[in-house]
Amino acid sequence: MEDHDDINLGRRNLMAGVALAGVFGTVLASVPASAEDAGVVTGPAPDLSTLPRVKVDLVAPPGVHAHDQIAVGGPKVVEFTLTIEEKPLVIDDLGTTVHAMTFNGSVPGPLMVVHEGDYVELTLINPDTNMLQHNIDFHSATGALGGGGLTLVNPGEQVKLRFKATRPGTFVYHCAPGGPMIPWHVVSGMNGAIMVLPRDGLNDGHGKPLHYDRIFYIGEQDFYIPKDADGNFKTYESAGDAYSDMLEVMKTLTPTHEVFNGAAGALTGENAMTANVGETILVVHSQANRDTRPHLIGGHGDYVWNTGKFRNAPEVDLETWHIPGGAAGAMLYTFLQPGIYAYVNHNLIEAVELGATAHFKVEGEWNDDLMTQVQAPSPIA
Ligand SMILES: [Cu+2]
Repeated sequence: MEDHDDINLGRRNLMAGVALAGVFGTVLASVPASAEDAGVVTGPAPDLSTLPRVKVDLVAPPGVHAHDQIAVGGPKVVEFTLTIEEKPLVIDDLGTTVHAMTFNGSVPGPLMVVHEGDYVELTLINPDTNMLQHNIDFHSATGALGGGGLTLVNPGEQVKLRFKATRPGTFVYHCAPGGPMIPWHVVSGMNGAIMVLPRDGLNDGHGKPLHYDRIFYIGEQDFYIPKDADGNFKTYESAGDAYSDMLEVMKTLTPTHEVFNGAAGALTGENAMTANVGETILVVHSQANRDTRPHLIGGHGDYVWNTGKFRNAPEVDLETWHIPGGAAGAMLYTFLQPGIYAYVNHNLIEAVELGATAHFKVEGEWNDDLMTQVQAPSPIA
């Protein structure tokens, strides 16, 4: 019972934090509680009854749900469900544990894929096993704080949001429940991405169609874990207990962990992503809070939309590209050699010391023309 009381106390304090945030008076400091408060004046509802409806089961990253690259037929209403899960998450091989806030249990949340002109209809569920209020801000949506103003749900509630996907590209979504809750929830893992494909698929900006054989979704996450007097990472009973210490680390702007898909090593070794020589991959890479600079060691960005927006022609042949914090980028690459490729944030301290490294394991025939070892290491002649 004592634990239970602590939990309730924590919840009250955190709710109070949300209310207090309104004092700052900025639009981000408090989220409207209703459609009316969000300034949504109900107009004539679009008649969507004639549109086909598709229900999509989302897949945990780096996987992506099955989808058509070129749209079949006209616009659809695409139904997704995200269930919010507050859960402990081990983020390194020291066993460092954060009280993560997640969409569907994974960091990042799953990648959603639709086509330009489709309607996204999202059911957001906040089960009563959670302690906090949450919502969702889609950078791909227009109005009401990206939907954040219409989706604030308490534990035990669900809400349904529909928006029209008018702009093609890869976009971040994240929780944004107001004031200091916004960065806290985002750096606790509560972010993901949506890809709005052009109806006729991707192209190189000069009319040449581009397609991919495999798609991977990488969400890069900065974590800010407090340390004790001996320099060891601290663990806490609950997210609420960790909040004030974590805020102090957050304000240094120096992450203790910078990882792909929720934990150092989540996409390396046994967990490496796989492909074959000759296959083309699309990597969607999001960072909801902080700039990053992906690099594929031993390969290139054949076509890169570094800010992820498909109406801009992709850059070609890149060695490293820049994704600004709060955006998702996309890169297309055809593997030409077998082997292990490291895909890193090319701040190499972040890659090696903080965790931002993934692996691709590629099978196929080695091309001696592209590279060969002319002489093995041997004594200097
Ligand atoms: Cu949240």
